[in-house]
Amino acid sequence: MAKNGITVFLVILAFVAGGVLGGFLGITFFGAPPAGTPSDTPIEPYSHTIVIDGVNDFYLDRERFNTSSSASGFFGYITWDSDYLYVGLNGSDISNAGLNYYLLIYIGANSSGTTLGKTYNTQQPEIAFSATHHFWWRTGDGSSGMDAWNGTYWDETGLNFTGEWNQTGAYFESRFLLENLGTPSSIKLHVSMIYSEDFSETTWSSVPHNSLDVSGSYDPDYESYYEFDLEDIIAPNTYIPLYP
Ligand SMILES: [Ca+2]
Repeated sequence: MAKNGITVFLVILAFVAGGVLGGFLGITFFGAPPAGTPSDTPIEPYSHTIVIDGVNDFYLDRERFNTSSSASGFFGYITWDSDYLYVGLNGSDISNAGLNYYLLIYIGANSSGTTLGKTYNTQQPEIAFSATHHFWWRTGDGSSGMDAWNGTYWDETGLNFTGEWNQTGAYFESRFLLENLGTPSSIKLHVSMIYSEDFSETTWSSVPHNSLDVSGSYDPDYESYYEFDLEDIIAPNTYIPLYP
């Protein structure tokens, strides 16, 4: 009896120790985990795939952003899935046939970057974060390209964006392969439009909306930015603008 008693005691001790150890290691030995044990179900990151067809399929309640020119009808759109970052913009100048209108996107990804923007005619912004990639698209002829900061200057990547953007009327949408950005887990972002003609240069329609001291002025710096955690469940437009 004494031996059996000891055996029972040891078995109970082993179960208790196993349960405590199991709980500590997050392993379920006996049915439901103890209260406070993290769920084994991973959090699904926020994800929405946009079709690059010129039709606005961003979720307006979760992926639309005010710009510094929203009073004039300019709105930004941002979302992502596991493969792409998607950026859109709508506003009257998107359909402008002039060759001095550009949409500019600065991205901060994994690699080391710069706070000095690329020069367009005489406008060159200070950027509120360390930017690693820069995409430009010209409204009048649809020419586009991406530069990457090489440690010294903005260097052309040579990436071909045919089929990666679409402009229909006043609406533009684009996508950027995360692999081309170094597969970052978070993205810093700034969007704006510029006009580059001599003596009339301006910058407007920024995302974040509060980034430009005076929207529509000459050569304003970018004072704020967004940083999106691509692995989090949080919807894009619930993020708030950040300052350096
Ligand atoms: Ca679309």
